[in-house]
Amino acid sequence: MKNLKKLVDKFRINGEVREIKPIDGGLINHTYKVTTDGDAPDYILQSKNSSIFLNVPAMMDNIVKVTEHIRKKVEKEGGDPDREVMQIVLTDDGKPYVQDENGEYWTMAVFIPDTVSYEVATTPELARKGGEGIGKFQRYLEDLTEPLYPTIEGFHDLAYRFGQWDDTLKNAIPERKEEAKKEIEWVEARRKKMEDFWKLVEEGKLPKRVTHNDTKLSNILFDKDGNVLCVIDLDTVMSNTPLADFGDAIRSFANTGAEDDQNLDNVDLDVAKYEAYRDGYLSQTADMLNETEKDYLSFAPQYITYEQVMRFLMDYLQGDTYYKTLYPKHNLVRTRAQMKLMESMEEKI
Ligand code: GN1
Ligand code: MG
Repeated sequence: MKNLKKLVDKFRINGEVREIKPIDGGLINHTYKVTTDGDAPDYILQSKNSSIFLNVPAMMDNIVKVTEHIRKKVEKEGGDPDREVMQIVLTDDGKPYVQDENGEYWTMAVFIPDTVSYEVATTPELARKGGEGIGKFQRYLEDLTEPLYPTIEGFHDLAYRFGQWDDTLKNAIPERKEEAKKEIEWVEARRKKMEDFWKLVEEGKLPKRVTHNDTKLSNILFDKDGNVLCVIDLDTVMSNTPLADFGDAIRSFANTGAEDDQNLDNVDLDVAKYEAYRDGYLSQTADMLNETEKDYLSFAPQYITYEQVMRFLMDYLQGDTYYKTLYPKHNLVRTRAQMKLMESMEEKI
């Protein structure tokens, strides 16, 4: 607490710090709530994972650009900028981060009180609101033309992933490659279809826009009446086809099972949630998206789920270095569960 207090003191905050407590959730960064005395706001303090985020200053530059842009839009539309956008706190010398003596980066944001968030979309209505939240986020950022730094190279970029895939197959652990023969064939059987889709991105028919890149439901804050307030966890905000955000949301919101379900009978696409999310999303973005983007909306869940199959399988073939695993074949189980989800998408959408 003493050391954390020293870090917090480097930021421009209001009020006297009463308490600094860790908050659970999030597999990547460490997060704390900083409570202050009296009427001053509370804050969120975070140390950013430096083995995943190699250039935190550039990443924070993205986040500042994006939040300032949204803030202006919220003000213009008569919304409440204190609740409808994250507010990054700067240090006394105007930087959005502090580096500690070990080289770790720390950042702060104003805590938004009285919000609700959800881990899973229990109803289509919640999925619809989630779609509205992500759609609104993309719409606000439609005219942010300043380039954003590519925080993680090749993230949701299929050409990059196929390069990684070919390298992985060459260097895979032999027994695991043998064990996953069927899964490898499954990926190869769909490669052409995915490469054809990605050409549309490379040719600019599917344009790159500002995207969030981690569109799970828990990254959207709601108010107590169930209205969408704002999107949080902006670490991976970059530019890509907005179909990535759409697809990743469906991959998580509309799966009837778990991402790593061992019982494949549980895994299926919930069409009602898919449709509800799509309608919420289009209520915000119909004027922004071009015709090709709208045509490919129904394909987007396959694009991201296929990529996720590759990512889990590559990690398995390489010996589990990227994703945290809870048991030896966890990444293979995840691969199979995502394959089942993708097959259900192929059949139902
Ligand atoms: C990772 O932040 P978290 O754990 O939800 C990953 C996502 C994957 C997800 C799969 C930076 O996200 O891309 O879809 O796991 N994030 C990163 O659960 O790689
Ligand atoms: Mg995340």
